[in-house]
Amino acid sequence: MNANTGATLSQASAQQMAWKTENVAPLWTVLKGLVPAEPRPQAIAYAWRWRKMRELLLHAGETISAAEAERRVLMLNNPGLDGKPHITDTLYAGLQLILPGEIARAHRHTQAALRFVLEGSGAYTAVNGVRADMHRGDYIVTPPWTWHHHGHDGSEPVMWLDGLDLPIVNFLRAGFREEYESEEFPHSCQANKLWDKYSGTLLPINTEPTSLCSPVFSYPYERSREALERLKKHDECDPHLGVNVRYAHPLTGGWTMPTIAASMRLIPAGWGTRLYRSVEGTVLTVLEGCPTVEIEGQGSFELEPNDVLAVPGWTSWRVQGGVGRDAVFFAFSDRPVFEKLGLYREARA
Ligand code: 1HN
Repeated sequence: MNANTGATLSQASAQQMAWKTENVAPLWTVLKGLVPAEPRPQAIAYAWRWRKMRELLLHAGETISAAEAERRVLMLNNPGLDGKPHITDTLYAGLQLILPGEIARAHRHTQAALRFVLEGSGAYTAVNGVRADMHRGDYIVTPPWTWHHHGHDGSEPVMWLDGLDLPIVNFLRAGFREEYESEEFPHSCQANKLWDKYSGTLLPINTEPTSLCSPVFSYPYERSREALERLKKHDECDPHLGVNVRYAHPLTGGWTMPTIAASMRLIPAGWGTRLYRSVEGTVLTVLEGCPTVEIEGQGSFELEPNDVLAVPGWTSWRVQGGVGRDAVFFAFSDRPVFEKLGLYREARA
């Protein structure tokens, strides 16, 4: 007999069986877990080291062709997520290799993708036939449901970081995919033509945005780097973020894609940010210098160029620039999703 309710043990187990049979369950045993006091990401902070990743990618280049693989990618699976192909709780990332002469055939899907070029040149991505030549540090946008393929006219392996909103789109059961009828979508123009047309503060008159995604598909590294240097000169260094520029949709001022935010940061040599956290998970990769990222409760990561670091949501982190040289890194997250749903939150120490 239960002293509080007067129910006998057999009554309790009969009740549990009835719940199970009728597909119901008591909320009161799980309420606090369902509605936690604050987010508890399952992903952990983790760094994928370029030295090793490069070796594994080049080896994959010897064992499978881009034609066979469709995309020759090593996915970056967060060790906290039980083998799920997610780099944070809500984002996907992978490292892709294309070799001279190869084509990664044209397809399209409703998941949005970004490319961030890490090594080599001579390769390109074509988005609806707009061709973006790839150079280290370029940020390339592949909007949802646009035909895209990759090719390589050069002479050295080209490798880049892919970022996709795949976990979110799949969670929403909104994923669609289609193969194009041939390997390549017909060429329309070079991406730098769109850059010339839409970048900057002087825009062609009467140009309304026609897409939630930026009409500029490729943001060349030298432009992002110049912007960082200009802001640094004007002391635009945020105590929590350092010198930070975001890639913007030139016609709306918003992010370049509806689900993914991308930005580039410079942390001056010998300087460090204060602790910062926000609800979205973040993925970063180093372009220049050797920053150290301290993640509260999860240790310190001394990063080298092209290392990729996953920072889970609602986890405090700070970045220390290296010795004698400014550190520059690229970062992406799914912040726009949180913003649109009224869920964005950050905390600054
Ligand atoms: C994809 O289409 C690419 O186009 C890369 O290069 C990675 C991961 C999952 C689903 C589609 C690409 C991808 C992907």
